[in-house]
Amino acid sequence: MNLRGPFWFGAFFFASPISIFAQATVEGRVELPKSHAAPVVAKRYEIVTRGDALSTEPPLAVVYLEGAFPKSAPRSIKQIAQKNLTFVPSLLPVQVGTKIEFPNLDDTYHSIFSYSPAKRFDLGRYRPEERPIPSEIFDKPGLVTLRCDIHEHMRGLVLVLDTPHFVVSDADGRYRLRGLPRGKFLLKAWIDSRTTREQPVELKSGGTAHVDFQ
Ligand SMILES: [Cu+2]
Repeated sequence: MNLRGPFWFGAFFFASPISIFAQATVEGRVELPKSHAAPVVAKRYEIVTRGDALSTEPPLAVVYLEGAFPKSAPRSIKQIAQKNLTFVPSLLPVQVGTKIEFPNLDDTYHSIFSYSPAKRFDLGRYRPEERPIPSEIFDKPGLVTLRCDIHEHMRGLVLVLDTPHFVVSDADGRYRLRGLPRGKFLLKAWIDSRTTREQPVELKSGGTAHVDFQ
């Protein structure tokens, strides 16, 4: 029996007396491109080029809410590691202004850079023990392709979004976004570097909206 449950519920209730009933949720499913890859066991996604578009393989979507939200600085520092000569995670959505650290977890050098207009940078060569951990602040919305000057096959994607409300879908395309304000917004689903679908959504206090992207 968990005796601490009611206590924690009480503490949470006390901490946020206004917002607890006001928040909305949106959930649904994004129709993802067909994949020929084996079922994902170890959640290992690679970045591939299909036609001219960059995406993860197996496919994933990033669902995000667009609107004029109060400006809030991103609170946490994110990380994209280099492990077994890949970027982990291979696709990371972040809010504009987020600092991302790039720890090298391999027993070799990496040299991470980007030519993308949303963020050009070059961290140069560095070893696993490099301190402070090399990092960049992503201060412009857009898609940033990460590459390594030493390992030509390495690719990673950072999707820099001008909203604090976003989530990566699961492998079936299902998603759930919680803690949203009420109102009318545009809900978007990023599928690859050339495909972003959108749908209007009306969110009500305490309610759950269902939005599917076909
Ligand atoms: Cu490398």
